[in-house]
Amino acid sequence: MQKDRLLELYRQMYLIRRFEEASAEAYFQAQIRGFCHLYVGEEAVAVGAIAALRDTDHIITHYRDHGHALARGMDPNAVMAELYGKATGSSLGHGGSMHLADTRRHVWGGWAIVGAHQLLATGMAWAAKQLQEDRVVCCFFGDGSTNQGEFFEALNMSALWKLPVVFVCENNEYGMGTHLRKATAVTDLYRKAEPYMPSKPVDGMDVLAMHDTVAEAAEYARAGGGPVFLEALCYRYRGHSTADPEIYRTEEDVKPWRERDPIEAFGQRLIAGNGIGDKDLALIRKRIDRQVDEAVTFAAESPQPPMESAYKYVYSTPVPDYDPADRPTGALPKAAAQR
Ligand SMILES: Cc1ncc(C[n+]2csc(CCOP(=O)(O)OP(=O)(O)O)c2C)c(N)n1
Ligand SMILES: [Mg+2]
Repeated sequence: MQKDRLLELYRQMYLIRRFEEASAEAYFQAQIRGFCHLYVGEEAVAVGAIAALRDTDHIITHYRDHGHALARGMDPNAVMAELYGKATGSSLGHGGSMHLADTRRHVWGGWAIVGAHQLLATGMAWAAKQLQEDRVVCCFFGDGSTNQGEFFEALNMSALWKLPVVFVCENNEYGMGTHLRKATAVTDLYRKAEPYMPSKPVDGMDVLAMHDTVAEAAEYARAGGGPVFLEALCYRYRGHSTADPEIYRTEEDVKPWRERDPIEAFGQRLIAGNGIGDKDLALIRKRIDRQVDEAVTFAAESPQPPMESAYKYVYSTPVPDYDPADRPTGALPKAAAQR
C-alpha cells in the first residue's frame, strides 16, 4: 500500500478514537442524552473493512456506529452534532448516536434492534442484484446477534440466492455484560456460517489484515460468488454503553487487549518500515485533536431542531437534501453564534 493510504488509515483510526473520547466526555457532562455506545478498541475493524470497499458499496451497521460513519467519510461536525441531537446533525438531530446515516455516502444506519439489519442487508443485496448494480453490501454486527434467529435467516437467504453481502461480525467477546461463553454454544463464530458460505476469522486488531480480508471477500461477492462471512476478533475497551458500570470484568481482563492497541501497533509498524517518521504521525494526531475540538464546539453551539419538526420523518430517514428548509448549512445559524 502507498504511504499516503497507510497514513490515511492511521488518520481515520485516530479520528475515531479521539472523537469517541470527546463524545464520552460530552455524555458525562449530559451534553449527549440517550444511549452512546463507544467503539474504542475496535477501530481497525471499520477502518480496514471500509477502506477495502468502493464508495458506492452499501454499509449497514448496528448501534455502535460512530466508527463506521467516520470511516466512510461522514463529516465529524455533523456526526457530533447528531450525537448532541442538534439541527445541524447528519440526520437533523432526529436520529442520535445509534442511528447515524448518510444515504449519499451509502451509509444506511445505525440499527438498534440486535440482528434485524442483517436481513435489511440481505434485502439490499437482493435489490442490487435485481437491478444489476455493481454493488456489494457490507454488514457489521456484534457477536451477540449471532444467537438470534434473523442471523440464520440472513445466512440462508443470502447463500441461497448468492447475494453480494460481506457479513462482518465484530466479535468483541461481550453482548452487554455477558461473555460470549455464557451466551453461545459455538464460540468460534465463523463456524456458524461455514455450512452456508466461505467463512473465516480475521484479526480485528490489525487494520491491514481487515483490509486485505474484506477486499478479497468483496471481490468474491462482486464477481457473483455470493456472500462471505468474516469474524473480526476484537475487543471493546469501554463498557457496553457509557451507562455501563462494568462490574462483569476487571481492568486485568482488558489489559492484554490494550497492549495490542490497533492504533498504537499500526503506528509502530508504520515507523518501522515505511519511510514514515514519528513526526508524520504526531502531525496527524495534532490536526485531528483540533478537528475534534472544533466538532465539539460546532455541536455545542448549534441550535436544537425546531419543535415543529418533532413529528417529521418518523417513518423515513431524513437525508440532508430532503427538505433544505430544515437544514441550516454553512456558517453557524445566528442564534447559535450569538450565544
Ligand atoms: C432484539 C434485541 N434484543 C435485545 C436488545 C438489547 N441489546 C442491545 S445491545 C445488546 C448486546 C448485543 O451485543 P453484540 O451483538 O455482541 O454487540 P456489541 O454491543 O458487543 O457491539 C443487547 C442484548 C436489542 N437491542 N435488540
Ligand atoms: Mg459483542
